[in-house]
Amino acid sequence: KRVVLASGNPGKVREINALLEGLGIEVLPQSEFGVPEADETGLTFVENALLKARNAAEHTGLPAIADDSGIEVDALNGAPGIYSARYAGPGASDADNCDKLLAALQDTPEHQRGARFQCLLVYLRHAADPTPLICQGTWEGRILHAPQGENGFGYDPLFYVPTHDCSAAELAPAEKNAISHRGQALRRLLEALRA
Ligand code: ITT
Repeated sequence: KRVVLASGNPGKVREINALLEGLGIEVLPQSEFGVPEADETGLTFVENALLKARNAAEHTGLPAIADDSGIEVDALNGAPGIYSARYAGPGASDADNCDKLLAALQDTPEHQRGARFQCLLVYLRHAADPTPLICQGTWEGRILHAPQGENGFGYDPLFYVPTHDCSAAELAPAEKNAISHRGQALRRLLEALRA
């Protein structure tokens, strides 16, 4: 089965490919089709994932998977949330976003540094699919005081994983996929696709 992956984020593409490897699903990044970026004008992860999946399905005629994700920080009342990719402004790098988050939490004590990653995956059989498959995953942790580790992407170097006593960027890629918000959501999506 051929499916287009509606993401331009290389970190996501790597993780999703690793999870779908060997399952008989050929996942093609939307860049291979020159799909233009969708406007992420939604106010929820679900809405943005749907917009991205529909855009990719429309431009390719293929079934589409989209991932909308982000980090919610308790001390910031859930920010940056759906705005995680552009927290430090349009076109911000992962390093810029991490710097901004560290600065925002500079005076926040340990017990108020709770945070979680959210991942919303949407699968559309075709652009006008009226019953999209929607799966979610949540990963609880805390924001560190300084970056640690080189793996992963985005906020991983700042995300302390209590179950493994290290940052998300210190986990091997397969370890992260086994427990992350994205891994959880993708395993649920695979179940839904089998049903
Ligand atoms: P696409 O829309 O093209 O898929 P994007 O990076 O713009 O790429 P989002 O709008 O969903 O995607 O933003 C998600 C952001 O949340 C991402 O850029 C990271 O900063 C952060 N994020 C999501 N999952 C993450 C993870 O597993 N580890 C670290 N940061 C993550």
